[in-house]
Amino acid sequence: MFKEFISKVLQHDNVAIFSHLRPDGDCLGSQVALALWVKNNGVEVSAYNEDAIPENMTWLLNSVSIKKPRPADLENYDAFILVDGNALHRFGGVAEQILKTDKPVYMIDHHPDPDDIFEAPVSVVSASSTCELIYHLYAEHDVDQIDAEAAKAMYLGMVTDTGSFQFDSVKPATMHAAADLLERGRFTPNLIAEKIYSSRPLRQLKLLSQALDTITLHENGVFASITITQEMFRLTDTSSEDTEGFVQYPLSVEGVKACILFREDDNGRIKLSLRSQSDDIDVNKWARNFNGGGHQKAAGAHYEGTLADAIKDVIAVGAEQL
Ligand SMILES: [Mn+2]
Repeated sequence: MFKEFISKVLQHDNVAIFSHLRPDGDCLGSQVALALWVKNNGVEVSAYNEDAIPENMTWLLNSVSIKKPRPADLENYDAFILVDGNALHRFGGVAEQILKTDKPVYMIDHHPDPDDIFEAPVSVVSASSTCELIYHLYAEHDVDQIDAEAAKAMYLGMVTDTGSFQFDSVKPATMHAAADLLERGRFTPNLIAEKIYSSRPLRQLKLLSQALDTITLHENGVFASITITQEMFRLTDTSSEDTEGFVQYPLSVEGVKACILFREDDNGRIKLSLRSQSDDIDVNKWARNFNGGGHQKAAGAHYEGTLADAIKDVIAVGAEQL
């Protein structure tokens, strides 16, 4: 899977790795573990993200620092690697200028429909996470290069992208990889769980409490929605980063097959997060009606208009799949 990637990347002197906007555990874990791999194999490496790193993941920065890129930085590298996304615009304004440099752009990702601009792309839609793919990179090259920092980073991405190993993207191979990371990194699952899930600020739970109150069932209880408004952000002193994971709650209602999170953003748009737990409902297709996309079971999009219109229109489009 990684033969061409490995031989090409290790011929460069200096590469930069980008993770996607509004970073999550999988893109950051992939970025850190991949940066360690590149460095351990004699290539200079830098890591970039245009957005802030979520507070509960800043411990990753102890092993690799992740900087905010400036356009001039692009001149310093022979090649670029994108992780956990397959189109440059997902990585922000500076990343979008990479093509102008005419230097190779590599990509490791598990989202559908990758752009065709990449060198030796590794695109595996069935993978639970990009971190599971990075594990295979190590396994194919030299599995003994996995140190404690890389192991924790990859485990983080596997946990967060699979809802703690609950999604149906989790295969026996995913658990084998996770178990190997626990052994090699000499840590137990609760270490990462505590860092990620037991470090929420109180204001975030106050926001969650208001959001839970909005859960509504649609189409005879097959769909559920949850809503977060600017007013809620104001009342609880929170922002959009504090809504991470909220979309799982409507999905946990008995009988619900798919759900949508509607979030009023400060740019006047409504951000949509869609989740399915049924093979019959494809939220990637659903989201494409609203200029978005993602996976069959997890996708995102945007709606221009009022919250009430968003709920009405988005549910109507989803109902066509029933
Ligand atoms: Mn991912």
